[in-house]
Amino acid sequence: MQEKGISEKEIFSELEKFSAMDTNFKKVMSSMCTIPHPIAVKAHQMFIQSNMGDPGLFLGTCEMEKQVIEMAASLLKHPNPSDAAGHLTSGGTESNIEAVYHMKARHPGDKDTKLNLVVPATAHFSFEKIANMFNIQLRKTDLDSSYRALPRSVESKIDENTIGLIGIAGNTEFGEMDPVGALSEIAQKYNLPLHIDAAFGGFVYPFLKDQNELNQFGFNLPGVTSVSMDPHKMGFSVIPAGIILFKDDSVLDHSLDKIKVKTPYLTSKFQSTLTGTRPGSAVAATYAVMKHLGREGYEKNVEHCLGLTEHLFKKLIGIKLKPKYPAINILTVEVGGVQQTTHIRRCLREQFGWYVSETKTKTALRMVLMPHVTMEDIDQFVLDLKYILEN
Ligand code: 0PR
Repeated sequence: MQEKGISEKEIFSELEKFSAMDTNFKKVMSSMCTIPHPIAVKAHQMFIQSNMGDPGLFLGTCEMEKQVIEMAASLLKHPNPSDAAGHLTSGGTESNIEAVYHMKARHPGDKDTKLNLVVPATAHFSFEKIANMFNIQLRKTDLDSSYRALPRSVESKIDENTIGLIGIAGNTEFGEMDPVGALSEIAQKYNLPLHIDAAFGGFVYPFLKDQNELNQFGFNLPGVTSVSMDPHKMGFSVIPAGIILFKDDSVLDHSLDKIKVKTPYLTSKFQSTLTGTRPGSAVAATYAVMKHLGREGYEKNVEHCLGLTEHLFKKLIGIKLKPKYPAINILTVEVGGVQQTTHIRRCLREQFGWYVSETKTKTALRMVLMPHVTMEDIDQFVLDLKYILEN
């Protein structure tokens, strides 16, 4: 570090340079995050010093966190939203870690048994990290033709060393939702906890116009014990903002919980979150944007993103491609084998500046239609893709 500091003017001219190296999201269709809502940004600034790790000092922010948990629980059809437990996290990874931690801590298996977790083959890579951290085996289930977990495959993976089941509401590659009703029944039958990873879909599925049995999930299903959903994805909040929700305190209240520690010198007696110091600014941003948009605002946002997705779907058909029919605002399209797909992705990036991703479950290009994308962007993207395919 240099001896003497530099002026505000100098530092900001440096920051401008760094900022110019970052994306402004203009041509980004690979990200599950977007530009935060201005209301979230304003609230974030207002609570910049707030620390949820020492809640007694920030009673107002704590109250907002409580209300965010209650709003999220009510979105997820909790029969008594105020009974739900949970808190804000840094995102889906941390929320999934906490959910699986509690599953493992509650399992009676002795320390010599290798425990296992049953996950859909489409599970996000955070579960790979979790399995390595906790030394548990991931048992990946077979999928149906729409890349959703097959209930009979889930059931066939369960044994006495299974700590729990994972279902996904909006899987990372395709946006599809696992058959959560069937998973809930299996969880009850084997008396296992069921965690739903709705990191992406948590702010999408509850706002779909067409609500049916196949696209609904939540605490109305009796087998569901926890859910993760991320305000920093389709929730329009700032990074880092994730939510972990537990059905009630009993999911956390067990003698083997080693996360819950005494904090005698702080303003609270215990801390039961994975992290210590936590940003109250993310809580305020999330509270503000959820209250500001309300159901109506999120419904409009989801409708807008689905409109973009449908537009891209039709345009791709127009250039003779066969995109997979999208469940939500994630679209995949096959453009050839692995090498060809990687090549096209690279050309899109290097020749035209587009960021898209590739799926591995099947080989395809993947586009996430977030609120920052426009119809004009899509038209241009398809022209550029057509040019690459023809040259
Ligand atoms: N669960 C699901 C279903 C997810 O899709 C993701 C992230 C996570 C958990 C983990 O969430 P955090 O990254 O918040 O811990 N899915 C995206 C992905 O890995 C995250 C992402 C976001 C990637 C923005 C790129 C990007 O620009 O693809």
